[in-house]
Amino acid sequence: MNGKPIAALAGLACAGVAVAAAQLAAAAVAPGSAPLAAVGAVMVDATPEPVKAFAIRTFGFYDKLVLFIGIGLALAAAAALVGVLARRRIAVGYTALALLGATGAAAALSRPAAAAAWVLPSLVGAAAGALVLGLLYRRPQSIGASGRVVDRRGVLLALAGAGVMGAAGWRLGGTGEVETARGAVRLPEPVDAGPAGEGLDVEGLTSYLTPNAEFYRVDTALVLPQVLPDDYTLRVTGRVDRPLEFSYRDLLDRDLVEREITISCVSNEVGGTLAGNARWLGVPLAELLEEAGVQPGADQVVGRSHDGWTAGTPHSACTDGRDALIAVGMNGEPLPIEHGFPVRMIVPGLYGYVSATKWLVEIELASFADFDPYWVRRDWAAEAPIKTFSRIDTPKPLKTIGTGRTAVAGVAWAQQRGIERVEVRVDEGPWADAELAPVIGPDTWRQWLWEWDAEPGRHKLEARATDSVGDTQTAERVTPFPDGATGWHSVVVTAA
Ligand SMILES: Nc1nc2c(c(=O)[nH]1)N[C@H]1C(S)=C(S)[C@@H](COP(=O)(O)O)O[C@H]1N2
Ligand SMILES: [Mo]
Repeated sequence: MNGKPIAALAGLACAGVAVAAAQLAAAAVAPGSAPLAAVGAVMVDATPEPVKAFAIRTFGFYDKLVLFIGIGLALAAAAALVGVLARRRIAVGYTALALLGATGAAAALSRPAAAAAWVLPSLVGAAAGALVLGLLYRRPQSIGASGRVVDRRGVLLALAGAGVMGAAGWRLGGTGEVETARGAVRLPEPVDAGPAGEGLDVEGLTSYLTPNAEFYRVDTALVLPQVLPDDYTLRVTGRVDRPLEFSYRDLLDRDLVEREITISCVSNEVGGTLAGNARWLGVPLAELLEEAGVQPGADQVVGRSHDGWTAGTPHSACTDGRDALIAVGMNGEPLPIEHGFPVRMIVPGLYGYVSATKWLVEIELASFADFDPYWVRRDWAAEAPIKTFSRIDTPKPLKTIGTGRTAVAGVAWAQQRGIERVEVRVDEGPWADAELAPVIGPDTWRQWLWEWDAEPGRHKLEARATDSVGDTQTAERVTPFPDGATGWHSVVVTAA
């Protein structure tokens, strides 16, 4: 037998080959069928709400990367240990690989989008790992020696091989093909182009329209669903008189409308940035529902994504005249892949988890009693209208600013109702009205600006908004679970 470090490395090499070979196989089957992706996805679905909220709060955009790194480190630690043990009993190694393969295969099969072939990457990976294990752990030549010796050169070769296979699998399984198809899409002009808002230009203030590259992203997808427009079908199913099907072309060939709508996430904390305003191009959802003929009692419109995620929207919100859209375009481009290419839903006034299904492949008419969508099954509210929100964008918290004239500015939103008033106060003094940017309607956020004469010292700035119904944001701070945060945003700065 040789030393523990080299044996640990041999264990890593076997696991590395297994994972990399599986990744390569998954590039041919489906990116979501890779064992790492599948196990990660199962963990995302199983993570209890407080942990998920913590992850989003703490890691934000990187929560998925953190999960992958966590799985990778756990796997590496286990592989190193098994590598050491396998010197004495090679069966430990084979058992561990079999376990890895079975776990990966079971996780892959459990995914909503899975087909039988989804077990293949895990099995291919386990087989490749076993092959390398057999090659690396040799019986010693000398008579009477026990255990196995690790072939050092083989370990290096296997590690290099894993690296090459992993990189190839990652590349081939990437979004290149979809990105190319997306690049070839030519969106038609809208038949009905809604008004275009114009924003204030204040240093540090959120821009009126959010560029696609800066738009917040929230979803459960560890690997981006890859949907080619040529293969795309949108099905309207469930409690309808006439189930319908539309290709991507069918949708583009309809009369499209373009609307500016601010969407936001229920997980957005007071002062948070999980919201964005875009110009969405799409088909009015009400028209499709009308054509399908919605049956009585179907009060829930369930959007289902390519990867099996679901959101449930009140039927009334899809047909009451608001701009509920089956969207294909975002700020003049086909939807970016991260934002749902080729097709997603957008419904003004409702948090994303109950309305904004990305990679949309099915609209199922159901009742709220029949069906609980993804987050409702995890105890978030079944109905979730967006709460009035205001945020101070500038000055930034804990900054030292100059004294005298200072722009205090931010955005506020109350989709479907509209923002009527934003007030600011300093050090819990009297509320003062901020100047409001003009808006085109109730469904976009509204920028606001207040000129402050800052005196030397430390100050607390607070903002609160009032919607056009006359309701002012409550001071009571509640966390996002189960139907959205409330409370006033405050920022502490020092003027000197
Ligand atoms: N397929 C799918 N669509 C989804 C989600 C998801 O997890 N999967 N998350 C929703 C949530 S919670 C929000 S807030 C919005 C965010 O849309 P964006 O990432 O384009 O900003 O997408 C919604 N659509
Ligand atoms: Mo969300």
